[in-house]
Amino acid sequence: MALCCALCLLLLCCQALALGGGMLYPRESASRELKELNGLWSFRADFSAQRDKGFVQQWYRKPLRQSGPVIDMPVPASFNELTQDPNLRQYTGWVWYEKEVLLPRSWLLNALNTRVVLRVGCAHYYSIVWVNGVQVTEHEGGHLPFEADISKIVQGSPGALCRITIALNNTLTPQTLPPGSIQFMTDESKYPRGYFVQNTRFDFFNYAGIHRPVVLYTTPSVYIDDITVTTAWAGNIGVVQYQVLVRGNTRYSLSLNLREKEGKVVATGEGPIGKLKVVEPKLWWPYLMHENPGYLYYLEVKLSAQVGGELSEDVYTLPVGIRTVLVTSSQFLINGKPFYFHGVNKHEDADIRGKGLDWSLIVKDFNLLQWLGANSFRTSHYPYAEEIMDLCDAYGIVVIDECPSVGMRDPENFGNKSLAHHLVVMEELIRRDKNRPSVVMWSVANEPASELSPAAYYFKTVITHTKAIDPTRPVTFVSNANYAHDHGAPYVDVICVNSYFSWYHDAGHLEVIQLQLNTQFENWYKAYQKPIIQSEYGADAIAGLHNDPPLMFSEEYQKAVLKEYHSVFDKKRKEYVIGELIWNFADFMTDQATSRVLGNKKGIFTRQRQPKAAAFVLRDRYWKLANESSCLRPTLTYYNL
Ligand code: BDP
Repeated sequence: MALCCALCLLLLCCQALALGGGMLYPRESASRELKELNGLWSFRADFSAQRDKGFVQQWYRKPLRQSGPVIDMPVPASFNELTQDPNLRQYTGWVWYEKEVLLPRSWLLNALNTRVVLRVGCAHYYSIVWVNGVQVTEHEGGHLPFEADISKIVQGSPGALCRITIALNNTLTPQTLPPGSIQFMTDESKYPRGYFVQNTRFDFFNYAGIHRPVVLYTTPSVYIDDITVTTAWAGNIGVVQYQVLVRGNTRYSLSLNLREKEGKVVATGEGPIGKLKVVEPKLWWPYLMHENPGYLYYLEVKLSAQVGGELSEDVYTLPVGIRTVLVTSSQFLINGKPFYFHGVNKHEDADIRGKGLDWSLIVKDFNLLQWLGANSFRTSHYPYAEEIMDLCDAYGIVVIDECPSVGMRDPENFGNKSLAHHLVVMEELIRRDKNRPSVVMWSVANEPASELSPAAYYFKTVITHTKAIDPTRPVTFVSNANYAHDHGAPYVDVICVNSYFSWYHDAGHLEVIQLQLNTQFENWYKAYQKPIIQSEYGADAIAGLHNDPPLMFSEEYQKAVLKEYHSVFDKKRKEYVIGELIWNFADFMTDQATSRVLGNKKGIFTRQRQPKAAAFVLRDRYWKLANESSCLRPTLTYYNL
């Protein structure tokens, strides 16, 4: 009976998550082909005073090189630091990208049964896309994918050449996420006419460009648009509830195979909604919590339909991890076992490429996470690349998935326009990441001014909306407000707190950390009786700078701050503290400021991924924590959110 009710709940969860439109990661299959458009694109920044020359002259109408001088620009990459031009480094406004691609003849000839889709992994921040001079889509916001069906345009054009033009605007306004503001300097005794600066209230460099892969892919004209899965288990039965959205025709049939890693079919299903039962399921466990972490099954969905009197098939395979998540008043349970987050906050950031996806960097970072014994990270302060999230699923790295709401410090960031956009961004994020076992919690913001009164309605609305779309995962936002005045905290499932004792407050006074941190935890817990994660703490250290006794900015000081924090964590994790995430995994670039020396130096690794002394302190600690909780066997027989 209990299992039956829980499965009804699971069915509802799956329906809520199915958002009426998909954003499946493009994968090749028997029915789908894929062409990567990474590499060199033509590029031109519009330096005209109003930044509107490209639109006035309609640069999308003909090859970009015919509009004026272009340079080579790699995709994916940020454009800011690839030339010696300081004006391009700090450019604000429209930039233009263009790529000419030859399409395979087969994509053009079988127009009746071939859809050609253009997909951009992400671009910062506002994008308008043309194909052969025809606008095909526009998208607001960085960090998340968007796509357009371009079949009609390419299949209707003579020849196989396809010219893709993307205009990008990196301007941030009070209503964008993240927000920012443009300040015009009108005192002509100090600034040239028309001078303006882009102001932001967040602490990372506002890199821009096409940051993730751009691909063209095909599907048949009747196709699998979306798949949603939710999972549970009871005793020795695992359940994968699925919902498949098909577009292109209402008459079709669907068959599903759930395969083990080695290919053996363990369950089969038919139709667009159903549940698959797996006997003796291999659960998805976090790294270091089990000898076989990150176990993935593969859900192969096969669609058959009649197109033009012929049988057409579409096949898509989705990785699936069977696991559950539950939050109590003092614990975070994964598969019924208490999970302690010992991990990091990161950035997508590196020399030269900025925020551009780079496989070498990704692999290096995952190797460092494993070396460190980190079992988790927060995607501070925006959604990370799908390629990174795939590895989290596969390696068992647990993720707090954060949307790009960072630097919401002004009252005008809490208006209706911001709120409406924030809800859309949460939908896009959930649409993209809903099936990922690694994602155990959504974070709807980092350090907003949650003490302002409009924050109450604002966060109540964002969090309620997020929970309505995804009833299977807890929701949080990361606060640095005073516990007594935080208007968003009543709505979260887990309290996430950032603090920088002996750094931004009582600078240099290591001796006050323990008392202040203890007070912080006690205050929050008494107020809310919800589990708490220390979602940021740390100190800047310039690699190679030494001082003993420890002084600020030395490696010794960074180590000392960590150790003071750890001694309080060790007491409180026996009660209600459920995690600690260091700020930051690696040094990263910021805007120029008197407090920043070529960026933020709170990394335990340098920007080039070399360890500072603090990395070894953390490594000892994380492996000890892991050994305390490793190889745990589930004790609860059944639970589900
Ligand atoms: C926190 C922010 C983070 C900053 C960090 C710092 O969440 O983005 O980089 O402080 O100042 O408040 O190092």
